[in-house]
Amino acid sequence: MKKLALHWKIIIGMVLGIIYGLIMLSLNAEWFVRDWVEPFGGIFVKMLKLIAVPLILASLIKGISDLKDISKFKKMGLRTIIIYVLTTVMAITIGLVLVNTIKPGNGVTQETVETLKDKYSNSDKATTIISNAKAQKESGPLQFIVDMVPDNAVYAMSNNKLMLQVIFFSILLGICMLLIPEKDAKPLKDFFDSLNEVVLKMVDLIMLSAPVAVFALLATVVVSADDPDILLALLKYTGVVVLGLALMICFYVTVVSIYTKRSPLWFLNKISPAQLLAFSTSSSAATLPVTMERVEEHIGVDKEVTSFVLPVGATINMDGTSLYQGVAAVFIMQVLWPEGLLFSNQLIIIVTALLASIGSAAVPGAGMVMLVIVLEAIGFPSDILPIALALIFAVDRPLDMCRTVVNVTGDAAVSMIVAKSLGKLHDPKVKNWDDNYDAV
Ligand code: DAS
Repeated sequence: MKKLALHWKIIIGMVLGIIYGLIMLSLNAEWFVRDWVEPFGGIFVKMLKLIAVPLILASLIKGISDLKDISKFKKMGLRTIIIYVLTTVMAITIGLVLVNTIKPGNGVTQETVETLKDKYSNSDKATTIISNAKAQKESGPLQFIVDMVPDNAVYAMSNNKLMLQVIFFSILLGICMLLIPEKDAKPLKDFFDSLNEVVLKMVDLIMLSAPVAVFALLATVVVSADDPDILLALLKYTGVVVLGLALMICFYVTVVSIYTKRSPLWFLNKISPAQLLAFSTSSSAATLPVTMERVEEHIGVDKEVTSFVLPVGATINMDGTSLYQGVAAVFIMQVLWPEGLLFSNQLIIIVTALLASIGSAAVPGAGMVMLVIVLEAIGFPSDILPIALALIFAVDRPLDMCRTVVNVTGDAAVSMIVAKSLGKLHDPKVKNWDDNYDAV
C-alpha cells in the first residue's frame, strides 16, 4: 500500500466512500455517517481552507516581488484576465449549444410540472438560495469589485470567503514592494519566501490524509442525496452538463498540448490530485493549495505566474460553473417556462452567466445561488422560481463536484498558457507523481 501513488489511494478512498455510503443508506444508518464519518471530511476541507489564505498571501507577494519590474506584472495580469474571460464565454456557449440541441427539458408532462408546483412551491431550501441570491443581487452588478477592497487587512486574512480581498491586499502589498528600494523590501520578501515554503510543506502533510478524507466526503454525499422524482428529464439534464464539462476538459488538454507541447495524458496525470480533491470537496478554494503545488512543482509553471494566475482563477474563473448555469437556465425554461426560450434571452444568459461565475464564491453550491441572478436577468417568473431551483437541486451536488473539477482544470491550463507565453514554463522540479508527498 505504501508504494501506491497517492492519486490511486485517493481514488480507492472515493470508491470505498461511495460503496460505504450506499451500504449505510440501505441500512438506514445515514445518522451514523453524519455523526461519525462526515467530520473527518470536514476537518480535511477546513485544514485546506486554513492554509489557503497564508498560501495566497505568501505566494502572491513573493510572486509579484520576484518580478522586479512592474511592467511584467501588468503584462501577465492583462493576459490572464483576457484568457479567463474568453474561456468562460466559450464554456457558456458550449453549454447553450448542447442544451438547445439535446433539449433535456422537453417531454416533461404538464401533470409532472403540476406535481412539482404542489411539492416544491414553498421549498425552504429554494427560498434560502433565493434570499442568498437577492442579497448578492441587491448590491448591484459591480458589487463584487467593491467587495474586493478590504477595509481591514487582518479581517480579510481571517475570512476565507473574502478571498478576493486577500488577493487585492496581496497584490497591493507586492506592487508597493516593487516600488520601494530593493534593500528596504528585502526583509519582508525573505519573510514571505520562507512562509511560502512552509505553507507548501503543510500542503504535503495535509495531503497524506486525503484518502481517508475523500472516503468521508463521498460517503456523506451519497447519504445526503435527495431522491428526485422526475428522474428521466434530470438524468438527461445531468448528461448534458457532464458532456459539456467533458468537452471543456478536452478543449483545455488540446490547447495545452498544442501550445506547450506537453502530452494531454501528462497534463491530466500531473493535475489529477487537484481534480480529485475538487471533485471530493466541491470547493475551488479548498483545492487551491493543492492546485498551486501541483502546477508549480509537478508541471513546472514558474511561481511568478502560479502565485497570481491560480488564486485569481480560483475566485473569478469558473468555466465549469458558467457552463452549468447556461445549461440549467435553458433546461428550467424548457420544463417550466417555454415562452422564455428566445434568442435574446440566450445572449443575456451568456453575459449574466459570465458575471455570475465571476461573482460565485469558490465554495460548494455557490454556482446555484448565482443561477438565480441569471434566471432573474431573463425575466423568469418569480412565483415559480422556487420550483425551478427545487427541480434541479436534487442533482446539484454531484454536478457541483464535476463543475469544480473543470474550474480547477481551467485555472491550471490557463496558468500553463500564460507561463509559456512569458517564457516561464520550465521542466518540473518533481518528476514522479508524488515524490514530495513521501518527503514529509
Ligand atoms: N463549488 C464551486 C467551486 O468551488 C463551483 C460552483 O458552485 O459552481 O468552484
